[in-house]
Amino acid sequence: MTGAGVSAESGVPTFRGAEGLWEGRRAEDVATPEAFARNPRDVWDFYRWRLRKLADVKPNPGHYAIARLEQKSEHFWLITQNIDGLHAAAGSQNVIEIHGTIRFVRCHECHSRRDIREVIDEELPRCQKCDGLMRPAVVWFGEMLPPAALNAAHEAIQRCDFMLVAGTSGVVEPVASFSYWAKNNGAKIIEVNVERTPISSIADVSLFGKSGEVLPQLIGD
Ligand code: BJW
Ligand code: ZN
Repeated sequence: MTGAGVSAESGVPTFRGAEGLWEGRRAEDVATPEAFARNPRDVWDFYRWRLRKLADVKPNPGHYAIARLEQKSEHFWLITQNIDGLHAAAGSQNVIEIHGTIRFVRCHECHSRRDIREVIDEELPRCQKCDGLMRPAVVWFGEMLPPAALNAAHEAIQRCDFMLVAGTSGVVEPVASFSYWAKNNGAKIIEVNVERTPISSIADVSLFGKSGEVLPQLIGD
């Protein structure tokens, strides 16, 4: 299971922590349906900025190590909170994008989807079918997680005997509880992070360091 920290060494800013500011804003202030209702242009400006930042980033050794772990495993699921697509770019296959993706937009009204690159130059993208406002296909605070992704995650957690948790602050629910559920089901938990998190208290092993350095050492070639 991964969070923003795994992409930090690719140059993608994290949400929280010392350098965890998005263009000087807090996630809780812009990644909400209320912010979009109040000022959709502002939210779109913010996502254009994010997309520009993502345009030339590449997977780092941590992403590649996780892809190798999948190759070595009989049953493997990667639950990622990241919307940047870097795990797939590194070759991971069973990826559950639990907070959605920035690659697509969806209509606020009729839910039809389009590639974000088709609409990104419009100041306020609108739906071709119903003229509703288009929005990034990501999960904002107060919104339900995609049901298919949530079901897949629940199944993976039920069958899990070993969970590697990397680069997440472990504060955003319901994902923050996933490692507790896995632990209660008997799974061993290994955490990789540059600092302690709430998950450290239940981890069987905590490895403190950058995921781009620790994961390749842990997983090997
Ligand atoms: C490194 C490193 C390196 C740095 N190597 N490590 C129960 C209790 C209280 C509140 C709630 C609750 N249940 C639900 C809520 C409300 C809310 C919530 O959790 N709020 C909390 C903040 C308290 N949750 C929701 O609203 C969720 N929906 C939901 O539950 O629906 C049902 C419901 C609704 C309403 C009420 C009750 C139930 C939806 C959450 C959506 C989160 N969306 C975002 C934005 C996505 C779109 C976008 O990107 O634009 O998802 S917010 C942001 O946080 C993003 C991330 O996926 C998510 C998690 O962050 P992550 O990945 O952990 O990053 P950081 O920055 O926090 O941490 C980085 C970590 O990496 C740090 O630990 C660093 O140390 C480390 N690190 N460099 C290794 N090199
Ligand atoms: Zn529509």
